[in-house]
Amino acid sequence: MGKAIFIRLNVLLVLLLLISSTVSAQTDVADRPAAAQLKARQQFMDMKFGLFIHWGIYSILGDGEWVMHSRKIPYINYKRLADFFNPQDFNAKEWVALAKNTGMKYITITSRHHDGFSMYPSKASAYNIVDGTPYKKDPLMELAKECEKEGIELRFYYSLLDWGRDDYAFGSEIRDGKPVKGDWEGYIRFMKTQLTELITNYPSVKGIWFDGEWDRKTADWHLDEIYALIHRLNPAIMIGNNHHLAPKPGEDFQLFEKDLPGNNSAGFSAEAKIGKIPLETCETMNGSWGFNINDRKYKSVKELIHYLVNAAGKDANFLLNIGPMPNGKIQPEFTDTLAKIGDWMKINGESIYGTRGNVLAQQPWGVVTAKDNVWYIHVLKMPADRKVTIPVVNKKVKHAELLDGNVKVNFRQYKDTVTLLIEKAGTDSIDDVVKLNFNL
Ligand code: FHN
Repeated sequence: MGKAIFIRLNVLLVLLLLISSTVSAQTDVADRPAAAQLKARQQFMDMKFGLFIHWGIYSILGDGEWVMHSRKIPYINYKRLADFFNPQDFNAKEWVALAKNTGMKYITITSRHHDGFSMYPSKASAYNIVDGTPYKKDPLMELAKECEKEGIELRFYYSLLDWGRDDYAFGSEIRDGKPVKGDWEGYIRFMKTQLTELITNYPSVKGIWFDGEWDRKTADWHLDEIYALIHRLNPAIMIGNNHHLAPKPGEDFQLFEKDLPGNNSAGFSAEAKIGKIPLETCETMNGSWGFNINDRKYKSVKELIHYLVNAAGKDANFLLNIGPMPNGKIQPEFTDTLAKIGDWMKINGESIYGTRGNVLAQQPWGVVTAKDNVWYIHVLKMPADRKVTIPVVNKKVKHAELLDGNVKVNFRQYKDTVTLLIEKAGTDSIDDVVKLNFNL
């Protein structure tokens, strides 16, 4: 064998080894989550309640985060918003305190939405809050520091879809897994660079929340590479993708939008088969994600608490959204409601945090969450006779009490059921939570 052929064969062998080790590293990441990932997933399930924040230059127009698209504003004109985005009243302390006082354990904020504007300094695009606005500061860094100080987790929303970039070529026909126009490989490279920035420059970030894949259902998004990159940079980062489908390999939590897992009232979840990873559902406080000056369809405190409780009953976290105003302030309608939710959480939080759901199917009166040898009976709709019957098999109830006020609740246990006689209502008519202790 000639020397040249021998060298070529060796090079080929090394290449093959490299390819197979990359593939197996990716397979490991996808199919066999690292210990750090598994731990992060459990901690995530324990947190139960988070604050979603949609904030960007779109907030100036006060018509939601889709305003560029819905009002058909050409990108060249829309970009001008950056020239006067100057949220002088933004205060990371206030935002984190708001989340904390509401009883939320984590914040997920838009680092880049579909308009492509980066809310952090990015070397990959000058169209960002530090290089492209008079504000010149990095709110995500301030949030990251404040969150770390206050023990609140920070996660970044990241849009896969981009309405403005030439390489994405929004609206282009997709053929053979890529847009006919644009530069798909270049766009994927761009996203990898940005994600690397987000993970390395904000080392405390705990999750990436993807959105927009649904814009190109037949495109090859290179998700295996993107997910492997993220988990290589930090195995404990949880990846979720709001593709409205069954979970894909490499994802750590499954996202639902405007519906509890298993429901499809908003129309996003027709194909969302529930997987085996932790679940999270997100909802707005009015009808909008980004600041909308005309939207007064505020949900009540009761509706939002029921959302949280029903989500926990179905073993899902609840990510409740606010759209801050362009000056960085949060409107009082939101802060007032969140304060009341916080009051409820102070009394009833133990029935939410660290619990697991899907103990019982939804009951006519409400749902159940569980922790160790305790069931929390959430009576969301009190029966007229104030008797709540719970299917309970092979467990002996030791004690029952209302969480609000620690009032003892009388009960009768039968073969397959327990009936609570809730004579004295808690002071709380939103959800009377009865703590049911079982004998070990
Ligand atoms: O288009 C986005 C929308 O603006 C918002 O970010 C929501 C949040 O779940 N997700 C998308 C719609 O599925």
